[in-house]
Amino acid sequence: MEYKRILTVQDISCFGQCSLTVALPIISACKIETCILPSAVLSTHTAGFSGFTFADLTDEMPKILDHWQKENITFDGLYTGYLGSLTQIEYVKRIAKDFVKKGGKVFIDPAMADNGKLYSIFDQTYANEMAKLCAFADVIIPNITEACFMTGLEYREVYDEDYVDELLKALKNIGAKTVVLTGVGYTPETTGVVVYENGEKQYYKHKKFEKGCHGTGDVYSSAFVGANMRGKSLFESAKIAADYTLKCIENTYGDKDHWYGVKFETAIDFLTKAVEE
Ligand code: PXL
Repeated sequence: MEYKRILTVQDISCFGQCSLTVALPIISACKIETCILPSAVLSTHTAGFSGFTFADLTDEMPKILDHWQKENITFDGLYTGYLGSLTQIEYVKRIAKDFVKKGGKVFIDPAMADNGKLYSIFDQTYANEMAKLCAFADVIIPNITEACFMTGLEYREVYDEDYVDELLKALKNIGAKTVVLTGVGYTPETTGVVVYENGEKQYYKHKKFEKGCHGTGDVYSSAFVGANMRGKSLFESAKIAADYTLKCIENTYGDKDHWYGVKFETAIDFLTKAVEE
């Protein structure tokens, strides 16, 4: 097995099972060395909690990068999620240019919105800058809401394949090489993921749970990145990540006290096995 090293840049939400606290264990479970660059430290994530603390780590980033540069530290992959500020988007561009080895892969999850709305700390300017960052990526992993905020297309709850094609083309136009569009469903009981590459579209449809769960976007992207870094094809990685995320939701659903995230640890064996098969 080729041992690879990835850097993931996103926040630490100390409580709430999202961003770095899921990316680090999930990608590690795929047997990839997982290094972190925290964008901020929050007491909890921002979805459903009030009064959370937020320590922005923007000023630490260039210091950390300068040190890494002196140590000649480089990565086979870069995966970014929830970032804390516009300046951090610029630092991510520096990382993509200076720290990713030749032939390495850049994955961008523009984690900033869901269900037609931006998360509380973001605005349209942030979405516009995130759209520019996507041009630096090999693979972007937006949901439909994020795709709309980045392209300016109208958000719809109900849509057909023509609408999804329009979104994919618009994402391609902002410079994305490969698009993994999540949360695409054409019937009330189903959802799925579209992988769009070289003008070709593949769709993996699966069961949709009635209520969405927090943190599933990060669980999905982390599993996708882990599988793809282990050499699985884009579509195979998309399927593995979907099946894994569904198991995590299944293992959480019905536990009213666990509304803030999914019990991703309970299905981690499934993921480790799936990337090895
Ligand atoms: O990607 C989800 C996420 C990550 N980090 C923080 C969040 C959220 C979603 O709300 O609030 C801090």
